[in-house]
Amino acid sequence: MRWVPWISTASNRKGKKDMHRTLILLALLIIAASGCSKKERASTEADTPPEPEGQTAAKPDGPPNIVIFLLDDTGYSDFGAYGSEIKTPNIDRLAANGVQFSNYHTAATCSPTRSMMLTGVDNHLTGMGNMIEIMADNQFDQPGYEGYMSNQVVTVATLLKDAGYHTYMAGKWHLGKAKDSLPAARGFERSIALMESGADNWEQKTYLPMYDFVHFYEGFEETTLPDDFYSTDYYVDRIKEYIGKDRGDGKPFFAYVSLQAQHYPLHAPKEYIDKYMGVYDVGWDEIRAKRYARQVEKGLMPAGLKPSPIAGAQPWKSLSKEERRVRAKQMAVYAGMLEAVDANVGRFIAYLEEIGEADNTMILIVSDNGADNNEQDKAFPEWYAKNFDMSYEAMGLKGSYANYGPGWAGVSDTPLNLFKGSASEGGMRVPLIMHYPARLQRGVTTNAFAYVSDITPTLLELAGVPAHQGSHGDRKVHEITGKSIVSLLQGETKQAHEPNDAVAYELAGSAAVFRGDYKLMRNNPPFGDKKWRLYRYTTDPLELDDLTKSEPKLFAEMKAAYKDYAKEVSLIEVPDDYNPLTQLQKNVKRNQGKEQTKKVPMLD
Ligand SMILES: [Ca+2]
Repeated sequence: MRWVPWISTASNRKGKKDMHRTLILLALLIIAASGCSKKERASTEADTPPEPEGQTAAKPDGPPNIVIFLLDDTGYSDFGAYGSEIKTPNIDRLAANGVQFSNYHTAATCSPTRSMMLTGVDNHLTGMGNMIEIMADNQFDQPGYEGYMSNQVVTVATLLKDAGYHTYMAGKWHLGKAKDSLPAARGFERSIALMESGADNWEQKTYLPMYDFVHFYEGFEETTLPDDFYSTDYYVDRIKEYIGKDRGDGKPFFAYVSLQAQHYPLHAPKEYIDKYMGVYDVGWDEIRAKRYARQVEKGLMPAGLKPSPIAGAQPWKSLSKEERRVRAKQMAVYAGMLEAVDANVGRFIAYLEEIGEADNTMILIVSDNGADNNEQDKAFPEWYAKNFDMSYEAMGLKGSYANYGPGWAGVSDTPLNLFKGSASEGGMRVPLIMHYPARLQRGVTTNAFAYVSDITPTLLELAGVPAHQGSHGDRKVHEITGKSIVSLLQGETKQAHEPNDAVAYELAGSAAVFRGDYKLMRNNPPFGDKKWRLYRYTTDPLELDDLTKSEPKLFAEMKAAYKDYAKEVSLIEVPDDYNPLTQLQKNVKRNQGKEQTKKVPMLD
């Protein structure tokens, strides 16, 4: 099935005539859907995107539908629009007709990002001050360190629902599995949600030795997955189904599509893997160089950068023939998995077209953190050999397990340094595309800084819903710490954050402060030595030239900004001798025999 690029025109959200038409369309769709193959996928043939225009189209009336596609562990360069060789024509078209960010930042791991994105509040106030597995002794049971999304915050889903939106969620939740922490309790009317940090993409099965089982909830009820499950297809199907159920009542919808892809295990339908067999035989060094060259052409990255060798990866040429064969297929599976995501984005847009909602739907494409360099199969080889088919032939298919290690994670994060979990750019800088030609600029790439907690206030402003002022009903909640970036999206300003505004971040001792062109940062082991360093990160995104000595005043000011931030969010610093790996072992012992009712493992 192909979809046609839409043309944005001014239209009323729903006149009576439209509603009648919608009902007929809906009936046709239900009939059509019953005859559709489960494996129906949109074409991934690349249509040439329309010429970008630096202006918005006419404005529709009424609040927009809002859809977030959150990808897991997808690196800065993985979409075609960001320099990749992976075919993502549908996502690229959204970028070509929307606002593409080259300088968007998120938290370096899953659950802190998710809590901030959905509330607009800093992770030390949402309950995700640290992740439960690696929580330091002095942080346990402290406010802000609950280890799940606490009731001290209110979600954008709740606020939109209060304002008359339908609210849907499908995919990975990872913000708590107690009854009052489920998506159904946090503003989502309809939801199908995975509780753990990840899971098999082909069946209801754990992917980590520390979980016995993975849990899914439909609303408040625990549920099981169908036999023909493939995670990306399934979540998009479920969102379409939810939208279909409520069609015709005149309400807009908010849909949070929280994909398991591209998190381990790497799994993709065979036809997608086959497309990339052979593509990666040239190795990570060459693919990374080509991605960087395309980023320079696209104006996403400064020219002339000299990327360091990928941390933890051997030069491709030094690998044995057999190692190269296995490594090349790992990346082929990763690429196939991402093309399957793109095809589903296209399939979803085709559905919006069919129901007449494409013009008035804002679509966000974003990742929750940088690429993952970890290789669980090397850490627990016996467990994986026992529970999965680890053969080359099976790789990517049902029953298999694969991850892709630091070499390819370095490619995903091209040209940035380090990975998910670090406060370096490779952990925190990820793709963000916002597409809504009716009211936002079209075909614009912005190098303005934006941060994960900006998303909720931005969505609220576009929906015309006032941000709360620290209370929800009779409940006192934390005020939003992020900032609406609507004026940037609409081309009224070039920057969303003032040059002297500091935006700070901390997780497990790794931390960063962004201000203007500068970034102060430190990484805890295993990524760094805990020392603060200062970079002009806009021109030095690889963080190579430490300005601590040459810019002492700026260094002191930014450290002071971090101190202010730590006070504002009641941050509890990890002790000097803290090491997340030894803390993990300690906490495993601490939790042995304890019922983990609220504290879902957040290892990620
Ligand atoms: Ca993630």
